[in-house]
Amino acid sequence: MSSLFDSLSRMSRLLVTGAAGFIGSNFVHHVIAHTDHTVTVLDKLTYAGNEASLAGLPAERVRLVVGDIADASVVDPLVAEADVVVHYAAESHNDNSLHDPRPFLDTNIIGTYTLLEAARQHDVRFHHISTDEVYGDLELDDPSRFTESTPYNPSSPYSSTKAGSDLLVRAWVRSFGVRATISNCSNNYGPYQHVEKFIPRQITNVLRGIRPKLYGTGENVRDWIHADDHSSAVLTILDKGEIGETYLIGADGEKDNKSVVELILQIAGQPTDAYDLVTDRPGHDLRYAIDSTKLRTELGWTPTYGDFESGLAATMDWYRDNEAWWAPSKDGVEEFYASKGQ
Ligand code: NAD
Ligand code: TDX
Repeated sequence: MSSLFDSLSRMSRLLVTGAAGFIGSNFVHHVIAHTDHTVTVLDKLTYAGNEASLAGLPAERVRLVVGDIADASVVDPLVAEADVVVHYAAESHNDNSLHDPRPFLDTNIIGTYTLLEAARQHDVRFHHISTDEVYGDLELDDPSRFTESTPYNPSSPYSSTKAGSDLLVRAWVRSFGVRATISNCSNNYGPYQHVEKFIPRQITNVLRGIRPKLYGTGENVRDWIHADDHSSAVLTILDKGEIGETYLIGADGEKDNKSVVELILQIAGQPTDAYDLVTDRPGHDLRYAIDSTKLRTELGWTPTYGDFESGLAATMDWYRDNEAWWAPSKDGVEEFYASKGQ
């Protein structure tokens, strides 16, 4: 692997894919607030993309191009004019991937391949956003956590396509000299997350008077990080990351799903047992846990959200105050889950 560091200049042109989605839009707001960079967003505006998540950003620094990352005729000229590509776009929901895997292959595999080919052609710095799910899962009582050297062992169509996209990036670095880095982050929470996902689904259920729904026994563990902390970590990797390297991003936020639902109910002032246990997800990963020592010690990153309960309470306030953002998706999502007994 190359040992080159490849810092961004003070005013770089970023091409950010998938930034009408949850985490990508957070990153663009973060970049505009904390740097002098300009941003082109490339987003297909699938069911998961929402232009409203980019509202309020300065038009002279942010532009949205609606298009598909798997379409080389769209991708190529945008990559050619960029200094760096930050690649968030993906089909991102495990439950959807179990129902209809095809879009996951098209976007996560072919889309990443299309971007890598353009980055290779134009010698543009590339950062690939990935997930801890590529490592599979851990036992509940296993003291270990994922590190950068944990073997890949994905469980779902979603995580297997993310694993495949990571391996494409590694191959394009080694075989073609593409100047790329990869980050694998744990579960994000915060405002602007689609109501199909666990935390927003339960918050909006409570707001609608529907009982929260826990898959299986609710004992599965996820390692929660606020999306703001994910964004600061990605910016740190862009500034200081070593080309060819992978960085795990996590904030020591392990919680079982039942505890998260109980906390949501407690903050909402409702009985903490007012939830339903529903049909489990097939192949449901038991536990994720990230060891982010490398990112913290080599690049000096630290998360800022120490307290999950206050971050969750602020997220609940945001969903209460922004019903117009999520209401159009809510009924369709609940119909989908109801058809699966969830
Ligand atoms: P999201 O589903 O909220 O947003 C995905 C965005 O990508 C949407 O705006 C969608 O319109 C866009 N998109 C989808 N297919 C596209 C295509 N073919 N061309 C262009 N745009 C397309 O997802 P998210 O939760 O914000 O996740 C973003 C990235 O972060 C993904 O790569 C995901 O794997 C990764 N990630 C997510 C989490 C998490 O907890 N949500 C954790 C770790 C890593
Ligand atoms: O209604 C629910 N009830 C429930 O118990 C839903 C929607 C989920 N769950 C459980 C399943 C998981 O154990 O909650 C946990 C979190 O579920 P999701 O929000 O679907 O997230 P997860 O499957 O863990 O994947 C997330 O983190 C890693 C993101 O969706 C991925 O994009 C990311 O890569």
